[in-house]
Amino acid sequence: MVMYNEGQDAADATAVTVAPETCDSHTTIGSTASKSERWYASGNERSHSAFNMNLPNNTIWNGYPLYPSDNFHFKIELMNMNHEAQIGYVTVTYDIVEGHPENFREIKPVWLDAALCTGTGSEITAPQQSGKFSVVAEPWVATFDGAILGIAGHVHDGGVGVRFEVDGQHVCDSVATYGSTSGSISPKPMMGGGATVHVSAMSTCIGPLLPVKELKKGQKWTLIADYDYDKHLGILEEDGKQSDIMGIALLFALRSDKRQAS
Ligand SMILES: [Cu+2]
Repeated sequence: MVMYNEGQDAADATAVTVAPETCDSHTTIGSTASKSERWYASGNERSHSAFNMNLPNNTIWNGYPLYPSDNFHFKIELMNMNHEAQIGYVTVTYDIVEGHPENFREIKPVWLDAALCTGTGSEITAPQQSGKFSVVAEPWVATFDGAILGIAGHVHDGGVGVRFEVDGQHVCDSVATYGSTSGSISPKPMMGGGATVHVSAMSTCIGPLLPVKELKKGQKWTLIADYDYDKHLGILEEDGKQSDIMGIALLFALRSDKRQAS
């Protein structure tokens, strides 16, 4: 599931630098990368995007600033591993603070993607049918300054994790865990075979696990997604070939300026 906000000063930090008017991720929701940004996403890893720690006597909070002209869009892809029709529900709970209180810092999401605006909906044809490989994203040159709150990656089955380099220096790993929840183990593989134990969690890069704490204009961010089909089975298509993979991460930064919208 990917959630978008379409509004003023809500340009997608990465997609806008590549294809502001034609990025497929945004045109498929009827918008463009200069008018909308992806600010929540999760696969079956169900990562939590907690903007605030529940600390005692906390006086400074973080939030995504909303304005009357904003519009939310969702892109939802549901996968049923049971070979029988099922009814699914998507529930979203919003935690809203009225107005824009002074003690709230503003979050800006940054979508890092090994298939950014390539017309494939972030999907990549698996370059190999077995063994290890890495998919390296085009580097993103940061366009704004801000403190980094955290980063969480997303890979498909077969993925080991996502790692990041900032100006060539390795900064963190978001590592995949498999089969740790009941919702990540399927009774049978998909039609073509392959994995029955799926990605169940991704570790996040926060606090001491993230040595680079500041996003700075001009910094070069590179996402690298690592796969190893010998370690974790991928999901096979009906023709027996590995299904498409992804290498994505969502970074939340606290922007140093305020969003300009009404
Ligand atoms: Cu995916």
